[in-house]
Amino acid sequence: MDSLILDSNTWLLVLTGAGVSAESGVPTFRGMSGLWEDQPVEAVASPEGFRKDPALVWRFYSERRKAAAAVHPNPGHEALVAWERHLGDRFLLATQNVDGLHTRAGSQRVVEMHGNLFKTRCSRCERPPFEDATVYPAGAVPACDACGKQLRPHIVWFGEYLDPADIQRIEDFSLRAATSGGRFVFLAAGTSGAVYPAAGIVDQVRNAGGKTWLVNLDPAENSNRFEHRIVGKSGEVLPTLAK
Ligand code: BJW
Ligand code: ZN
Repeated sequence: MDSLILDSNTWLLVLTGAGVSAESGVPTFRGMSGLWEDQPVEAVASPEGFRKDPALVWRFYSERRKAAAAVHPNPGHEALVAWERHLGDRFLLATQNVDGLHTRAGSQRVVEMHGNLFKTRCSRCERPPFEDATVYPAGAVPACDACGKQLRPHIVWFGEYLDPADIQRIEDFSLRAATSGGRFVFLAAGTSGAVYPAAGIVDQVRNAGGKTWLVNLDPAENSNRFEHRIVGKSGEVLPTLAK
């Protein structure tokens, strides 16, 4: 098996998806577990879903909060913490996961591209997002204390823009890595490569001359755009991958 070289010349950008949390017991989105109470996740994780039935959406997120609070990081998360300790500012973790397990494991240089399950924001006014682990009772829709309108989970739903500051952090890191004179490496793990813009990062890195790695249990939709592909569980592959 190829190994990933992490030396003083390496800049490493990692992208994680739901597969990295699967071994902690968090369900993934696509495949068998892509349904919630027999409806597609998009029905509850979308602006349309929230407009139609905000109480249902809050029940979905309250259940996810409860489930995510009860699980623990796994060896895949821990491997990424070790890599970051080794590389320092030459490491960045972009995660699509909203469960907070990377920061709980100890990762510090993290961009949560799709938001965070344990934050809430107003659906109307500019009140900044705030920490909120509340499991709301069925039927409840919390209200904003600044404007009185409905609060919503701090999650990037389909059709919504990612925070431009998050995209900028990933682009800035990539530019520094590509112009450093060192080895620029991108590794994606546990992601089906179906959702953009995350699924397009591999192309940007390749265009910038970087090396690309994929660690995934099943073939991803963008698999053939990676140079190195390893089939397996992230919790088993990542801890032994780096040299
Ligand atoms: C393991 C494993 C183990 C299991 N070890 N592996 C360009 C082209 C085409 C479409 C678009 C485009 N740009 C934008 C779009 C539209 C859309 C999109 O991408 N649609 C596609 C479906 C085609 N994108 C957006 O809407 C984004 N917004 C945007 O771009 O704004 C600009 C814009 C606005 C309007 C119009 C056009 C552009 C926003 C995307 C937000 C995604 N949000 C979600 C929901 C969050 C809700 C929540 O969590 O409650 O985020 S979708 C859902 O998918 C979630 C995930 O973060 C995301 C990615 O899923 P992920 O992580 O890859 O999980 P899975 O389940 O798909 O895959 C798991 C993988 O792990 C599998 O492959 C397993 O094999 C593997 N695995 N166990 C290793 N142990
Ligand atoms: Zn408000």
